Amino acid sequence: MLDAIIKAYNEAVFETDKDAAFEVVAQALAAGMTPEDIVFNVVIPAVEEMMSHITKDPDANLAQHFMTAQIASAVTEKMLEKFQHPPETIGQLVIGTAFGDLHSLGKRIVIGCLKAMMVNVIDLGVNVPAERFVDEAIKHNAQVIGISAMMVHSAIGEEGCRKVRRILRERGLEDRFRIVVGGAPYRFDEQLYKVVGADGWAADAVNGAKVIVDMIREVKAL
Ligand code: B12
Repeated sequence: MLDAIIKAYNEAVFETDKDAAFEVVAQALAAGMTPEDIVFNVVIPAVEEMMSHITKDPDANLAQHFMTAQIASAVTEKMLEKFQHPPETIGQLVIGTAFGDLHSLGKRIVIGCLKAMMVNVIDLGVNVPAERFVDEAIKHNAQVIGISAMMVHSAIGEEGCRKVRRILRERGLEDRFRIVVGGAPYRFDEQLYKVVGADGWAADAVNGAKVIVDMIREVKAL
């Protein structure tokens, strides 16, 4: 049965058909699958498969990319309400697009993947001033600050990640938070994240979620 459910769910996601995906989930529940099985054996593998397909094919469809993460996030939220033992969230991340940058799609995909991996995400939106990243990270007791930047100037400029790093240093908070960055400029120069003072980066949402989960665990272990 699991194979048939996975196949039907993947087809719905491939067609970017959210209603059909929810219909498959309803059928799976009716057939006796647990909400835990649905999240861990159907939803997360589907995200991973779609992302690996997309990284191999530069012409892959942005709508599929986007909807896979949105559907994963929506299904996970619904299933979490039904979990027998609600899983502990792994930790907290505040994420936003750097100051001066209004691109939001990449960030939203990252958020979808993180929710499916049980990370509590606080979305600060777009055009986020550096001070706000830090203030909100403190307020929400986050372990990681995520900064998305799609333009060269918002990635390397003085108002983005560099400033977040400077504020953390000035306020003596560098041990308390890790900074992770992502977006097109970091893909063109894989060392750029170090130049702007981030602790890590990722080229896509699935790898981003993995890097972030590792960072959360690292900070919690301190
Ligand atoms: C869609 C788009 C827009 C849309 C944005 C809609 C929206 N709501 O997001 C609109 C039309 C509004 C727009 C506006 C502009 N844009 Co524009 N835009 C794009 C475009 C075509 C696609 C970006 C995108 O969504 N990619 C798809 C997502 C899924 O990919 P992604 O963001 O890279 O995200 C993935 C990874 O990078 C990673 N990731 C992303 N963020 C993060 C964060 C973390 C923490 C982690 C771990 C990972 C991670 O995971 C994501 C999912 O796998 C790009 C061209 C391109 N091909 O990149 C230009 C592009 C980014 N835009 C560009 C420009 C110049 C502009 C404008 C200035 C245009 C203008 N003259 O007005 C304005 C800027 C406005 C502003 N101040 O921000 C330039 C930037 C050039 C540069 N070198 O800096 C680009 C590269 C186009 C070009 N070739 O010239 N844009």
